[in-house]
Amino acid sequence: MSRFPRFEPPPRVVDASLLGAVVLLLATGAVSLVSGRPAAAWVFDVHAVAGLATVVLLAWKLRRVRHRLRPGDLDATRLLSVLLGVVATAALATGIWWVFGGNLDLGPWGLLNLHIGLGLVVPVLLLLHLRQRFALPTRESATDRRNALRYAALVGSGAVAWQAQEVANRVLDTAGAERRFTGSRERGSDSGNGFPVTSWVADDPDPVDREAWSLTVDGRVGEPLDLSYGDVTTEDDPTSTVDPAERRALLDCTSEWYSEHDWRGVSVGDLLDAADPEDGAAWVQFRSVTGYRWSLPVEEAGDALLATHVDGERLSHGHGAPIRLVAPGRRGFQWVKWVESVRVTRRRGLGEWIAVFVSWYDD
Ligand SMILES: Nc1nc2c(c(=O)[nH]1)N[C@H]1C(S)=C(S)[C@@H](COP(=O)(O)O)O[C@H]1N2
Ligand SMILES: [Mo]
Repeated sequence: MSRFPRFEPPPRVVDASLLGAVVLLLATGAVSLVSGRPAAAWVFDVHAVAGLATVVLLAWKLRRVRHRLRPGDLDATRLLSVLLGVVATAALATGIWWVFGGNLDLGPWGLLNLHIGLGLVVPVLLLLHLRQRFALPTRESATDRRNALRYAALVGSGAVAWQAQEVANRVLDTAGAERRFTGSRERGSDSGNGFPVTSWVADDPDPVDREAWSLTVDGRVGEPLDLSYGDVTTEDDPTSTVDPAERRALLDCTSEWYSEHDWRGVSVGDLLDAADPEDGAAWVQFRSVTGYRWSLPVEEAGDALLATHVDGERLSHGHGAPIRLVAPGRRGFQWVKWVESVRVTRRRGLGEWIAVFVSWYDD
């Protein structure tokens, strides 16, 4: 029998809760990857508290089913269940380890990427597992008041543990203490080009020739523009037609780190003013020489910068020379590097989501 008979809900309620927890973790995990504004901090908190509650649910579940694991009768169904148990445990462990300052060197990836990867495998294995073993909780157990209380206790202890973690990290002064609310840790702020270079998937273009390069601004505009490097920077050409714009902004990648810098370049708002968007223009798409692209709503784009310099240094090739998007408040993957085209549109191309995963350079 269970050692905590009063807290542990009936088996099917535990199972249904695990399903609910995985859905919630997947949803909040996905949203957390694209959120970088403090107003979204609650999403990260829900993810953490749900993760901690899942530790308890999974412990109950594993204790209940472990007797089924006799080496003699491991069929495919059971092997899948074992795999699910292992991957789910690893996903929870890597998440907690990251919070406490853990590190792992997996070439271009790190511990947080491993956590994300494992977290994406769990729902797939769970779906397969459910095809074999799905059963609804009985009506009585679903409406039992004691179960509601057990839930409150479970979520409450998750929340308390999450708070305690903050204190523990600070007292023990771990690397986990310097996390931003997104989970990212600080790297190379105010050091010019000396912060990590991260490219997503396979984007690895040859250095872009400044002299041959030009920036077009077109689409739904009255006055399309075609600008040379001299046009977008005052560095070489004091008679440049655009005013330099400067902005302090924080780049928060989804692979573990963030970095804050003073960026200098040309204001997208100024470019748009010059290009004169038509009525109905709603999106501005920034496109890289690699085909990688991202759109911002037109009002927000007006507040963004196309940067040629970081902390007074010319951008290095790795950071997107000759020009890269600085989109304050947006996660790093939206800060398009090696930009060559700014296109004003009415609708957002759905292809962007695909290009983010499959763009590559071919010349
Ligand atoms: N064209 C292009 N732009 C890109 C990427 C990319 O792979 N290709 N990676 C993005 C990601 S995931 C991040 S975090 C930032 C990283 O910028 P950095 O390499 O200057 O640090 O660039 C973004 N811009
Ligand atoms: Mo990133």
